[in-house]
Order: sequence, then structure tokens, then C-alpha cells
Amino acid sequence: MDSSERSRDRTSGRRRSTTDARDRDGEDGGSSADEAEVSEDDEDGNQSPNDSYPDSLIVVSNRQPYRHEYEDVEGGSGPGNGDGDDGSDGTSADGGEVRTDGDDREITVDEPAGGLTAGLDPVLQEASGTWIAWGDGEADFAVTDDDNRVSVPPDDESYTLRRIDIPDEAVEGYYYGFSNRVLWPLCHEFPGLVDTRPDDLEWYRRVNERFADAIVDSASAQSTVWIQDYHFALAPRLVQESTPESTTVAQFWHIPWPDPETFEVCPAHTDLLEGVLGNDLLGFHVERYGRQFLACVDEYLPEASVDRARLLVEYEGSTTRVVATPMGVDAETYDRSARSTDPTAVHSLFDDCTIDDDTVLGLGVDRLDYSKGIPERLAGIERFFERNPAWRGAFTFVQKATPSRTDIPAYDRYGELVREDVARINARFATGDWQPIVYTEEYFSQEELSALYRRADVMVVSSLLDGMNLVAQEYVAATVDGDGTLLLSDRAGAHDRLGTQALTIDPTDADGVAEQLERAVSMPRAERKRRMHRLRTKVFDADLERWMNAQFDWIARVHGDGGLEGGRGRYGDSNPDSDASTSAESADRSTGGPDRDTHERPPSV
Ligand code: GDG
Repeated sequence: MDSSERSRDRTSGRRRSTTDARDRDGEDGGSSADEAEVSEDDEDGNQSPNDSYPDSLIVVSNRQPYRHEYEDVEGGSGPGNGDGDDGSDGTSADGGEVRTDGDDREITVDEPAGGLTAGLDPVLQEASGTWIAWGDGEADFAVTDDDNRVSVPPDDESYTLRRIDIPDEAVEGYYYGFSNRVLWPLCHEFPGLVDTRPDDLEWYRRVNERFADAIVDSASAQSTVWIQDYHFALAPRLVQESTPESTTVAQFWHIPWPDPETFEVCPAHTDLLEGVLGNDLLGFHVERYGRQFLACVDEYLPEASVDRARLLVEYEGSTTRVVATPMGVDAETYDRSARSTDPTAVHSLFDDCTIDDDTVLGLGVDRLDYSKGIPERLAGIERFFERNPAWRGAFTFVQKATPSRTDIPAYDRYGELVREDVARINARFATGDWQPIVYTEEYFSQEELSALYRRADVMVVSSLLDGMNLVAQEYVAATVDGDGTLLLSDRAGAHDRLGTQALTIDPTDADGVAEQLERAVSMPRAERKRRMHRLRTKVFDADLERWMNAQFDWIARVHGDGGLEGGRGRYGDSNPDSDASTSAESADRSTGGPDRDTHERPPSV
């Protein structure tokens, strides 16, 4: 893979620590991998150290939790392939000191710094499991054993990272091709953006086979295989066919599932359904995606028997249970991070402009992805200034956009469109010392992002379709002063849970977005705080850990005590995630920090 490919997506920065390549040669690396294998292969039925996690857990994802890079003389290894597909967040902060010494190249390790990878890393550490992922780092295979395994974390080796070496051509076909030129636009209901190239499906198949082989090789009868996302629609069936009945195969699909009419556009759509039905458990963020999946099975796999009431599919002798478990964020970390920032820290984030302390600040944070509705949001902001000239100079909208998958033409065009819109709106409304939209494509550390979230008075999430949307939840978690308003698209999965306390928008209705912005900036402070207080309760109560536990609870029922009949894919009916508790502790989080003044400086709108 070339370095431009490596740097074209930028949402995956990591914390970085330094390892000397020489330390990894020979016995050192080999013995640590062996140790990890011993614990993984403990088949005596022993519980893993934390009983809430499955024994012999195998997590599979496109993105890996640790990436090894050669440190170059300029002092920067690329941030890798990341595109936030798994909701990962991260920083690209440099870790330890880097030394160069002739041909002895230093190797750095980028570590997960947020999102799903950071959330699962401690789980794998406690479960002593295995993580299988694409090894996309330049030095990844310099530190692995003959089976492409390395023990991680580097400073406290406790689980096995098994890397899949994917050649550049295969990456282009599987990742930048079928995954993101076909499945992503289809699942987000953009059939017009589907770009079907001749070899992409075949690469997708082959890479799925490679992953499936590695999974089967790592799995035992007691294993739980937990596959992440749409990059692996074909692997589950391959794994199911080659593992014992007692092995559990589960998958979480992080993006929406389309309706049957849209799904039919997908090449090999029945193969995909058969592949996904290799899972004992299939998770979505919200039930309607699961129902659309069932509708597709009903429509295109006549031999399958679909129980829509119980969300079950029987196909070729096995059963797949569909569940909805909405993903949360690591709310504690955003809260802590926001509390520890200096409120003036945001001043240093923008080189070319200053944002006054009394400016009312709107904020958008997104990958530059056509599903996020950024031009639609900008149209709403434009309408807001048309309707409310008194807010010129007093309200600024910061749009933080992270370039993603830029080698795909639809993404490149989208970036251009967004930049043109920003320039046009700024040219139309700017005054001598103020501009309505501050636009940046800089990558911010999680700390910087938290500071920005905390400072923002209004957050706008205007997705045209979004599996969940973590940004909305991160904003709430970081609003530690309890004062801020969320405008949330009714097409984001997050709306199902947060919609009653957020201000709902239809992103395609510019007037409606402008009206809700007006409402947000003129809302009495007491109402803003009341809404935010409730939002914070919801976000803290349904955080990342809660989501993982809900998934593991379901997984435990596949073959465990909760299963009614035993055997592959047999389940009980009730949802183990009762979703009931509202902790007093989390309800009290919207306290602390200085109170902000009311927004109502210009005449109310
Ligand atoms: C997919 C689904 C679902 C972005 N810029 C920076 C940065 N980010 C982080 C955000 C957030 C993540 O990227 C984006 O997550 P989203 O959920 O908003 O969207 P997708 O990337 O499309 O994720 C989505 C998710 O998977 C999980 O299942 O919610 O629906 O599309 O965490 O914070 N993080 C940092 N600096 C940036 O500049 N630190």
C-alpha cells in the first residue's frame, strides 16, 4: 500500500508509543505470541477473568486496534486506513521519543484512542481473546510471528492480534470497491451513487474468505466470534460451515440495512443474505434496520422462514436471531476530557479567525460523507441568516469535516461541494471582522474535540441516513455545563433515543432547519438545561459499555443457559437488555463548571 493511500483517510489517528524494531526480532516477539495462544486455547471450560465476557472471544474488524509503523526521519508515520467505519475516534498525538540510527529503523505503535476499538481493547485484554483485523501498518508484519500474530498491548501483552495481510489491489477492490462503492451507498439508500466495478465483488469474496480462514483457524468449540460491520457480509456463513455447532458466530452491522427494492440493486444480493445468515446473532442499532433485513430475506430467499414477530430467521438448518442494541459512547471519557479542558482552549484551534467568547457557537462534526447531510445543513444556516440578519456577527457556525475515502469520486466531489457552499455563504454574509462559517478539515485530538463540544451552544446533526451517529452522543457527554442544544435529524439512529429532548430536524427542509436554529438560540436557559439534563441521563445510561454488555448478554443466550433448546442458533424470546435503569449518578452529571449566559443578545427571532 502506498503512503498516499495510507493518509487519505484521517479519522483514525492513534496515540503512539515507540518500540525498537530490534526488540521484536527473535525470541521476544515469538514467545509472547505463544503465551497469548495458551490462554486463548484454554478449553477446560474455565471462565475468562471477567465472567461477563465470553470465553475465547474472537473479535473481527476491518480496522485493527494497534498499528505498527516505521518512524521516518521527519517524525511522522501515516494515520492509516481509518475512515471511522466502526465509529472509531482517535488522536494522532505522538508518543515516546523517536531515535534514528542508520538502517535500524524505529517502530512506533499507534494505539486506539477512542470509539469502538478503544472500547473493545480492555474487553479483549480481560478475556485474553484474539482480535483479527487488516494489518495496514508499514511495520505490522515485521513484529508478527509466522501466523501473523502479535501480542498486544505492547506494554502489557494480554491478547493476540492476528493480522490479515491484504495486498494493495485487494484493498482497492474489497475496501475502496465493494464495501464503500456498493454496500455503503446502498445501505444509506443512495442507489444512484453505487459504482459497480468488474472485480470488486470478487476481491470482497476473497478477502472475506481470508478472514474466515483465519477465524476458523483461531476458533475452538467454545469460541464466540464477534464480527464488526459490512466489510464482512460473506464471512459468517463460511465460518459457520467450518466450526463446531457450539461455536457462536455473531455480527454487528453498524450502518442501516436498506429496503428490499434498494437492496435488489446489490450485485450478488442473495449471496450476501446467505452469508449474513451464517450468524447466530445479528445486531443492528435500531429495530427498523433489522426489520428491513427480514423483509429482504423474505423477498429474496424464499426457502428461509422468517418470524417477524420474534425477529428470527430459519435457513438451511440454522437460526439467526436479529436484535437491536443501540451503540453508545464512552461518556465518562468525554465528560472527563471536557471538564479538564480550559474553556479558552478552542481559541487555538482555528488559525485564521478568532471566535469571541460571547459569540453563540453552532457546531457540526462529521466525516466528509454524503450520508451526513452537510450541504443540507449549510442551506439551513444560510436560511437562518437570511431570516435573521440581526444574528450576523453574533452567531458563528464551526464545521469540522474530516476527509474520508477521498479516492472514491463521489467523496471527492462531495468535499468540493461542501467547500464551495461554505465559500459562497461566507462571501454572502461575512462582515469585516466576522464570518458566518468557520470550516476546518484539521484532525482534532479527542481532548480538542471535547473542548469544542463543550464550547458549542448548538450542535447540528443533519444526517440524511445514519446507522446511529456517535457525534450527537459525544456532544451531550461533553456538555458538562449542562447548557447546550442538540438539533438532530430524524433519520439518524440516535434520534430514536434522543429525539424527545433534542430539536428534531428534517435535513432536507432548509426552512425547518432555520426555524429550529432560531428556536435553539432563543430558547430560555432553563429549558436548554432541562433538555440537556435529560439527554445526559440517556447518554450516560446507554453508554458504550452498556452496548457491549447487551451484545454479550445476547451472545450468551445463543448456546448458554438462556437458550431454550440448545444447539446452533436457538434462543429464548425476551430481551436481556431490559434498558430500565436510570442511575441517580448519571442524572446528576449536568452540574459543575461555569454557567453560560443566555444566548439572547440579538432581538429574539
Ligand atoms: C459509523 C456509522 C455509527 C470525526 N472527526 C474527528 C473525530 N471523529 C470521530 C467522531 C466520532 C466518529 O469519528 C464518527 O462517528 P459517527 O457515528 O458520527 O459516524 P461514522 O463514522 O459514519 O460511523 C454511524 C457508527 O459507525 C458506530 O456504529 O454511529 O452511524 O455511520 O466518534 O468523534 N474524532 C477526533 N478528531 C476528529 O477530527 N478525535
